[in-house]
Amino acid sequence: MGDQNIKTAYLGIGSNLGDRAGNLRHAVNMIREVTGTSVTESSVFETEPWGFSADTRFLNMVVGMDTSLEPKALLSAILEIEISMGRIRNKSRYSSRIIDIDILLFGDLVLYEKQLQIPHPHLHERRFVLVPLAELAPDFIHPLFKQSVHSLLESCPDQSSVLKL
Ligand code: PH2
Ligand code: MG
Ligand code: MG
Repeated sequence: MGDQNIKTAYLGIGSNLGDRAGNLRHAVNMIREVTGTSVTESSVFETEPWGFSADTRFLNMVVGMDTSLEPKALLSAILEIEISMGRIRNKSRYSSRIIDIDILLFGDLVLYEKQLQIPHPHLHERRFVLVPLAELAPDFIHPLFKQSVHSLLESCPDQSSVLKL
């Protein structure tokens, strides 16, 4: 086997309910535990809700890891973490949440299935994702658009507020 199957993955993490900073911290610790990898962390940003209105702003960050997990195994691990933290999924498209962990990028993998889409289909439209991602991986090439994270951020039309804490 060796390590030819190790890929660099980036996850977006967000919370706008309860102890938002504590929720991010807890999620990062659990991600580190279940994936058994070291994790690099972006800064934490306070961000305006994107795509819906909510009373509370989000805290968002991105983490990066080198993982030998398959994408679907990583997804199951993430869903377990979300459930263990008390995430309740609402029927409406977007709603406030204790924790949300999304796979943003998984090496050069392109996968569009009902249960899992990689790269994250909205990644290029959202400053709350691109700003922290650009801290960790400005030169990472989006495998569909063949553009760097830095250039996606420069051409992103999103105007919503993303402030470093
Ligand atoms: N997540 C969403 C929808 N809108 N807005 C912000 N600021 N941060 C998020 O994490 C977020 C959002 C769907 O997952
Ligand atoms: Mg999300
Ligand atoms: Mg999600």
